[in-house]
Amino acid sequence: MGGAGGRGPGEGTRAGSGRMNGSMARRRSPAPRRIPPGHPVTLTIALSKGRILDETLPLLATAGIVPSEDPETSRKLILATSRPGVSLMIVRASDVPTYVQWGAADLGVAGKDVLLEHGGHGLYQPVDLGIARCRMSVATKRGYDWAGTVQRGARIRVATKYVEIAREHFAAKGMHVDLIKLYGSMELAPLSGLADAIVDLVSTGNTLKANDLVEVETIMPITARLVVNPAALKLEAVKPLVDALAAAAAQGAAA
Ligand code: PRT
Ligand code: MG
Repeated sequence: MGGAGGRGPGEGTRAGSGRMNGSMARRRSPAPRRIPPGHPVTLTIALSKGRILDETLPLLATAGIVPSEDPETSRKLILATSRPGVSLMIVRASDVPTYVQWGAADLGVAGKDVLLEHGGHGLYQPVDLGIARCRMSVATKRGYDWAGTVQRGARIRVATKYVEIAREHFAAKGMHVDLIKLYGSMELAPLSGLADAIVDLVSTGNTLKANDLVEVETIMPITARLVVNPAALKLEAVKPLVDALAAAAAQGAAA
């Protein structure tokens, strides 16, 4: 079993804390690729369009990896790059951990939010890339008595795309909440009466402001992480690539 066999040096950097599908994911982790010594291997990095792509491309460029065509406009989902043996795979943001976990991609870039919701099983997270920075927060309609609600221990409805993060947050606070799963436009939930509060990502705060919502709690800061399949970690070509991306991220952070 590739993923399971990959435990060891990277153990401390594994995502999550054993929630959700843990044993299942471990049992079914893919076998390591058997590549004869000296045989050229193509490493695939899974990325999502939008923010992650915009902020990852400069890091990749610093590491000497430039896609053969513009991934934002190309209809191709697998793109060659200027670095021999490295290709990019364009997937939905929330699918990145799945592609990497199952070995369909060797590496990937995903937000901490996505990794926590996925559970992070079968993934190493060797580098915090420090990009796509935002925070996970609780927000309510302006004027809603959040402090009073918390103090009274009232049972409330919370709408979110991030049910695992929300569940853990409110459980830790000892609050009773009914979680309502949404797939987008969370801001509408308090406005329409669907929920008392939302848990969502906040960056500039403009979206909340435009919808007359206020941030009442910050749950955690969020950045995008490099994730690696444990079996891929054993491939000779992976370490230099991880090191190059870590160096590019450090350079980005210092700039
Ligand atoms: O859209 P899709 O469902 O395919 O995937 P996705 O929404 O997860 O992808 P994308 O590209 O929107 O986000 C990718 C990753 O970027 C997320 O997983 C986060 O880790 C990170 N990120 C950083 C953000 C934001 N900042 C962010 N502000 N993701 C989403 N937002 C949204 C937020 O949900 C809210 O609707 O932007 C809005 C708030 O922004 P401000 O600036 O108005 O506060
Ligand atoms: Mg989006």
